[in-house]
Amino acid sequence: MRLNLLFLSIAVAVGLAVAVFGPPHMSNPLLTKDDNVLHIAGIFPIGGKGGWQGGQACQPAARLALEDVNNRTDLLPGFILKLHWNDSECEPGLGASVMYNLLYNKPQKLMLLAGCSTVCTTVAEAAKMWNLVVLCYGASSPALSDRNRFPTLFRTHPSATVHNPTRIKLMEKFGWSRVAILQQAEEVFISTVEDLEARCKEAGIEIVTRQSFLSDPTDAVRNLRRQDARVIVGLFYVVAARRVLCEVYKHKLYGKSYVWFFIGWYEDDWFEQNLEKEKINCTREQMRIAAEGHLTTEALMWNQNNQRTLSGMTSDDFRIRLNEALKKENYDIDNMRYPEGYQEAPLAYDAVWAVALAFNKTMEKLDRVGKSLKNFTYTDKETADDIYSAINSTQFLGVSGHVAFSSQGDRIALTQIEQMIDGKYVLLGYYDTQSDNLTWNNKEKWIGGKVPQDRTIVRTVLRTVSLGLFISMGTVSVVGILWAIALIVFNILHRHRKVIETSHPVCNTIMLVGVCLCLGSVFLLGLDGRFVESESYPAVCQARAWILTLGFTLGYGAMFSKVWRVHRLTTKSKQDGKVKKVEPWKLYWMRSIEIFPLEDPSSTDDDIKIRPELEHCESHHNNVWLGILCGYKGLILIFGLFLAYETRSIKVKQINDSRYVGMAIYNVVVLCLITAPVIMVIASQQDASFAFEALAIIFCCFLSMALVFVPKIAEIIQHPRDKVEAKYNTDAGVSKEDEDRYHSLLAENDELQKLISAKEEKIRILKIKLQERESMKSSGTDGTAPSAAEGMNEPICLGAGGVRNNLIPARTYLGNAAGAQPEPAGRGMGARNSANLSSA
Ligand code: ABU
Repeated sequence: MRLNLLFLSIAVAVGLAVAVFGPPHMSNPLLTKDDNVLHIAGIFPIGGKGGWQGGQACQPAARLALEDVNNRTDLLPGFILKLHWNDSECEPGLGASVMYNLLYNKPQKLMLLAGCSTVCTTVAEAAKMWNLVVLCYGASSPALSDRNRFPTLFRTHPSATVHNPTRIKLMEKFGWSRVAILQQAEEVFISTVEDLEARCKEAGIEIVTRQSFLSDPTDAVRNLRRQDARVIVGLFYVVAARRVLCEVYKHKLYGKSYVWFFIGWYEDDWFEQNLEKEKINCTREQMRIAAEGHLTTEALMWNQNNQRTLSGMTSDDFRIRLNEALKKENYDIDNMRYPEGYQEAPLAYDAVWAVALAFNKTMEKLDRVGKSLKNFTYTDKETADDIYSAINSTQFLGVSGHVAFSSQGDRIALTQIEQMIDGKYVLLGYYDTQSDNLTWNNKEKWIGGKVPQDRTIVRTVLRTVSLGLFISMGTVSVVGILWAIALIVFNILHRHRKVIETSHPVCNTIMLVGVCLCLGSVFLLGLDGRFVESESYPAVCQARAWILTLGFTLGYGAMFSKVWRVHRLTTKSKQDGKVKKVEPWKLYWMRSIEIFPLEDPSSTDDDIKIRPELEHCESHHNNVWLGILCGYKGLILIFGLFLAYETRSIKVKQINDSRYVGMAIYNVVVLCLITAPVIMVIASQQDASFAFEALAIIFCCFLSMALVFVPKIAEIIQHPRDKVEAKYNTDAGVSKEDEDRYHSLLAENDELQKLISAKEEKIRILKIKLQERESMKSSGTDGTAPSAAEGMNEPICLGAGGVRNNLIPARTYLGNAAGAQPEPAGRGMGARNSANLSSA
């Protein structure tokens, strides 16, 4: 009886214990029988040096999920789940090796769990060959959303592309339209950046540069500084992130002028961990300084509204259990030192639950057709399809939130935005991509007290010609213009005086108008941003070019026409009979006014802090026009120089001031040839180029006016009456008597020419007669006749030859008679001619 009571009380105690604590696992008879175990394979990145080692927290989370699933009697009745796993170190090669070992070693596995994008990519691409569904709890690569490449892949981890709409939203919120990208050269980040670029383009955001690196980010960070990047999106695993942050500190890419977007799934103290182990050359303090103010975006991985989930736990309950499990593995959770993958742990937990639910569904289906999951083999496509359909339709509320899979096998999620403020992450808000809803807490804090700019702020500094220089050049020009106007009046008033009349007063007036225009252009050259708005500047450019060109054409053209006329007069053949009157209008036709298009100057940006602005007149085909203009004008200048040289000592009565005009032409040509190239070289120094150009114009104008008009004014002042003007100016050289004498000599010369022709005719006839006589003699006539013929022949030939030789250069003589002073050689010949002509 006592014994019975003892057994009864033990049975009640055990019953109570089971009721309260649940059945112990080892007491579950299913665990001991392999027939009732469903095996799954797991690959966890834990002990590697780079990439994502999230298996550190995800593996314990998956273990918790297995315990919970196996404790549920309504789930997989009669079966338990068993996980066989190994470490991939987030290395794709090692991950593949782990997968082969798990698949080729018994027992038969029904599904594969994997984490880390690089490993998931390798594993999921191969798994289809074994008809295995792969469920990734920790893979964010957007490349994994390709159903053709990964037909059997599902993931509880959202794709990294979910961050991109959030980033764009923030850029728009803070007015950043110029961003840079720094990425690690891994497929997961490359595909994320491709998506980000497309979205930036759509939103009108310029990507100023995209830098990538394999393991050392030094050069990439330096390039960001060179490109003046201010808002930078960084995409890299956490080990690389620490290296980047150290370089950011070294290159001073932090502080009030910079904003960094980092990935949000790093642990909270990621920038202070493993610095010695990873040989990071920055102190904790330096890393903290560089990290201050950066933004992170991350898909929500913990259920936010502490609801009771399928497992019966809230996310807080799960956190407590996970922390306990991690503490048992010696992680310093109490001091907030979390292992890698802590953020993603709910994803791993929910992944195991998703597997259990899918198997449960599949088993029910297989039961109906008399099949069992236990009979699955790698060639059993039918069962694999059933598992695929089951997981595809699985939905539940997990500790990570609502678990469901899109047609690409992706998880749909909200994103959260955080900022590092005083060394701690502060939640700024949430963004729901699907409803385009940004919930903002207004907790952001910027280092400089204001939102950083996306580019360098610069000030406009327009370089202008100094006022003093402009006023002095302008004053001299005004004096010149007044002087030119006075000379025009003088020229018109005295146009009937010989000294003016024989210098072509019309030419003089045209030259003076040209001088006025050239001096007027000095004002336009100095009109810059100080006086005119940028919109009016093109009109000033047009006016400058037109007025200076027109002025030059008129001024230089008038002088050119004079020397050209002198040259023509002294080289003209005698066939014209007599000298024609000068018709100045005919001479100006050779100098037309060029028309060329000038367009707006290049637009003036406000970014002049490091680049002062200087207005220039330019056109689309500036160089072509400059080439044509300089070539054409240059030829005319050089031709003018040649004519002035040729006629330097010639005096003709029709143009009495040709020598002075020639001197003015020398001066203009030399100054133009010096000024044009010098101005091109010093174009960027506004004062120097304005002074040089203005002085050249002023000097040319004043000297030309002085050379042409001072002798005339002096003559008119000294000899107020025309009578005495015959002696004016050695240039004139031709008196009335000279002219009469010239005409009489012309007539005399004609007479002599006729006489010579008659004598020559006579000689010719005599020669013929002599020849006839010679022939008669040789045919038998007397011998005295030949001696007479010989004696007569010789003096006649000599005389004729002498006359011909000396009379032919009559043009030289005429020129001399006309009053020109020929060159020394010509003069000798002319003298000889005169002598011979008189004797003839
Ligand atoms: N949140 C961790 C993602 C890791 C990876 O995509 O490789």
